[in-house]
Amino acid sequence: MFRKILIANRGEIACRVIDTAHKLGIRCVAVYSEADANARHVRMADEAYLLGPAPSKDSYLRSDKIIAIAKQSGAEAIHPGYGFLSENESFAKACEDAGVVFIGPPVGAITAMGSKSAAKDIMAKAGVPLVPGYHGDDQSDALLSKESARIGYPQLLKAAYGGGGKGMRVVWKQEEFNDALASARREAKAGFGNDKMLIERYLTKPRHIEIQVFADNHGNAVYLAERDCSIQRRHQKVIEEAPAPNFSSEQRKAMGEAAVKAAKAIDYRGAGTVEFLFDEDGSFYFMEMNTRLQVEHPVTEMITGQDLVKWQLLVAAGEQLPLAQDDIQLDGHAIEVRVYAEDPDNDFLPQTGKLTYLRQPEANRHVRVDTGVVENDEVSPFYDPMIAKLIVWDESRDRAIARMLRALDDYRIAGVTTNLSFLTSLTEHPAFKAAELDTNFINKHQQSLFAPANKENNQALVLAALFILQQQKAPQTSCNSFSPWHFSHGWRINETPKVDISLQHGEQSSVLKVQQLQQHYVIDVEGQQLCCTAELNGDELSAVLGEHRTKVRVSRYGDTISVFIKHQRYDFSYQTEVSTEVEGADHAGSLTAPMNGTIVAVMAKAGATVKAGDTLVIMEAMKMEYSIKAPKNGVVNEVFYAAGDLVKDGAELVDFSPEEA
Ligand code: MV4
Repeated sequence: MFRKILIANRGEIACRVIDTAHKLGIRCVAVYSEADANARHVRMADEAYLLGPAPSKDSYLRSDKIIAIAKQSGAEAIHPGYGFLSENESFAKACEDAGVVFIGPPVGAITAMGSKSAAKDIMAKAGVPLVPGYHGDDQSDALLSKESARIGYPQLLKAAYGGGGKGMRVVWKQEEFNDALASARREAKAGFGNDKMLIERYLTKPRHIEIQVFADNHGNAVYLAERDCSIQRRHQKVIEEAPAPNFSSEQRKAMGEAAVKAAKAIDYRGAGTVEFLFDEDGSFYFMEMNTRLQVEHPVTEMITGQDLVKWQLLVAAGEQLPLAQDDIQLDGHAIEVRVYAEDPDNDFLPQTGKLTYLRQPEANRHVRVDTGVVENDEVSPFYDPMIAKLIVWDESRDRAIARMLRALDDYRIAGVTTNLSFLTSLTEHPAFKAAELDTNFINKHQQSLFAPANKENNQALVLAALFILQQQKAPQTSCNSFSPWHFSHGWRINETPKVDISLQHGEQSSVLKVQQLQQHYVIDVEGQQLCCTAELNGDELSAVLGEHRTKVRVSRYGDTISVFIKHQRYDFSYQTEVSTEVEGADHAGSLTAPMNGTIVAVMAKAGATVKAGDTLVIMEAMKMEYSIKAPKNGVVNEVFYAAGDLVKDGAELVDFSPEEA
């Protein structure tokens, strides 16, 4: 087994590989860009080397630097993760030439799967089912037109060197073919430098089911069940699960054996994924083979109990597969969602920014979080804005769904917009629960998935105000202007302390009038008087709003208050300049203690002339400081207490005469 490996990647997959490598006693070398200097994977590694500036082309794609660092650090092997150089045959070759083991398939396998048409040729010879169509080298218009007519409609035009759905065109009838071909060719030429086309019968409601395969250097190859990855958006997987729902053991065996045949056909080594289109009638067809460990591999690990990165390391080190096909047992159901910094309400625009608050669901045998970030990390614009993968397992799919919904509620992130609410909408969707899956799921349920959430939430507004009020109950070292009780006007004996709390949510501005009584608050919300109590423990706010008791999490960063109610996050901007109205008071006469407390400081001096808003006395009560301020310009006639004195509710503190109007 290796003593030291280099991980040529970043983010969650780099952390994940390091985690397993460390469990095997293998030392890890990380590489990083300037933007990742303090990244989690760098901190987890035993040593780390700077690659260069943030852009991938200057860092994580710099094969030469990565291999040089491997040699320099004494790393015997390189794990490429996924993306970046993981399916780059030149990189795999360069590793070989440098005498560094590439933890992945042989170069030839990567090459073979690089072209869809070449891959289909190989699969056809291996007896792996293909969608009826044409993937030959004759690309003349006449031949393609003849093949198009033979295959029938609807049909799909695909770029042989395409990926991720790019360069695909659906042709519904013959008259559309020529234009579609010309357009698809242009896009393929521009996107991939090669306009070779395939034509296939178009499956209108397929599922995406893929098989995890593993092969070693001793002729062994197995499949580790399947994953259903049908729920995608613009060819990006969003939810993955294993095993595939409504998929029989016979179908598993048939598809698994086809996948092993595919792997053997290209003399595969290591972890691979064979993707199939699964049609409504139960037939399945080879789509493509990925020659890397997939993002979604954890769902396979959760139902098989196997560590696939460990398998990769064993195989790359020349060992045999840990299990034979008959030893692979499946247990339960696993679901993975990809947590992204993106805005589903703005066409999933990627988001960047600081993760000012980050709380993950508690990890246990049912919940796993694979992440590359911690609180206060920046989501940078240079890389994929994935924050984490959230994976759950339970004995059944229904229970796994329930676990996922709870875990999504417990996943709280502030500072950037995320897709967490969208993931909840997907997971709780009746069609998802009913396993009515196909690759068009999100488009089909667009209306219900993107229904405008009740963003204006008075409950969240009141909770934000209560958080502000309660947060001031922590010991105050100074009179903190964040406190709503930092009055610009004083109050009088028979007046309960009143404060206006001004909060902005999006375009919506609200001012909540709060009265503080002995044991509770009375908050005026849109003319409704709401009696509230609250208790704050860290970020957990327990509150009673009228008859409703609730417990939510709240975070504050600067003047942004984020209230988390189930899977929704409500951000409020708190205008700390608080205007207070002492209703009914004529601002004249004595100023009194609003409640029992202790005098902290006396600024007022008998005979002194003061201005409206000058702090005359500061007192402390219920671990909160209250500034008693001059309600108007005027004169302090007499001061009745000194610092340290105890005062009772209503005690006269200062005799004050406002100047004549
Ligand atoms: C198809 C298809 C229907 N019929 N081929 C999308 C990109 C690449 N993975 C292949 N894709 C498809 N090929 C035939 N003959 C539908 C898709 C497809 C799809 C496949 C899997 C997962 C998501 C998808 C989203 C749109 C289209």
